[in-house]
Amino acid sequence: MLSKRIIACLDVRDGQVVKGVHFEELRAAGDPAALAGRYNAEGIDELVILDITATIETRRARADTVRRVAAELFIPLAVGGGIHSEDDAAAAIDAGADKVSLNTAALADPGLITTLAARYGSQAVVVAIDAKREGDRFAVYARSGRVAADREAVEWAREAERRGAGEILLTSIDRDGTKAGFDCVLTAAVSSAVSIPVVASGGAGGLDDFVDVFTTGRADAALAASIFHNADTNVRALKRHLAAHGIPVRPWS
Ligand code: 0VR
Repeated sequence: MLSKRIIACLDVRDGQVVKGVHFEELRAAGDPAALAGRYNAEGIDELVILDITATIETRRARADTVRRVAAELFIPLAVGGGIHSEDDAAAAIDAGADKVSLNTAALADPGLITTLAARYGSQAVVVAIDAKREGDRFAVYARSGRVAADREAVEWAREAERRGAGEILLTSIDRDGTKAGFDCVLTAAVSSAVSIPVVASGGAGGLDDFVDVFTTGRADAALAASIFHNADTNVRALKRHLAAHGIPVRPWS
């Protein structure tokens, strides 16, 4: 079995890390480069910068943040948030990103997935899917969870794979920031439907939540923000716990 990846997410607004619940009530959580350096030293496998900058100059602001964070890292860096075009993606890659994450833009123009995969390779193209449970379906939302996209998460993940996405970043809006655990039913449904890696995101609250999402949830990787920023746990303790439960993880320092 391939090693499971542990990914930290920096939700960045106007150059500062923020964190909320269900994508709301965002509070300051630190400096992006400082947190990136700490997670890198602890043995995180990858880092995601999610730029939720409210100002219209997102592209320039994002590039500055990406450069500062990339300078701290020797692990893959993915950048998302406000990537709406080939030029936006090129600017993020030129600033040091290894992967770009498309969410709203991919829903609006699925062909952008294929264009970027052709230009940079599928491994550089992540499609982020934010989903909410609505009855027995997983409804996809765009624009930071505010606009229903009239798509279902499993079928949208399948289409994203067909169009060339190299990975799915699957966030449960219901669980985001709650520390109530990942949505393993949502994660298993999508993981079972595609052959590309699925990164589970939203709700991580404790070490066993990661055991659950890698077993029941069938995730290839797990992303967290709150529990790392709040130092409720750290990457070393998490990887030690996962290894003790027979889940393959990459070495930690
Ligand atoms: P935790 O539950 O804190 O581990 O959150 C993981 C993940 O949900 C967040 O890092 C991130 O995906 C939340 N996303 C967005 C957002 C947060 C604020 C505003 C917008 C968005 O559009 O994804």
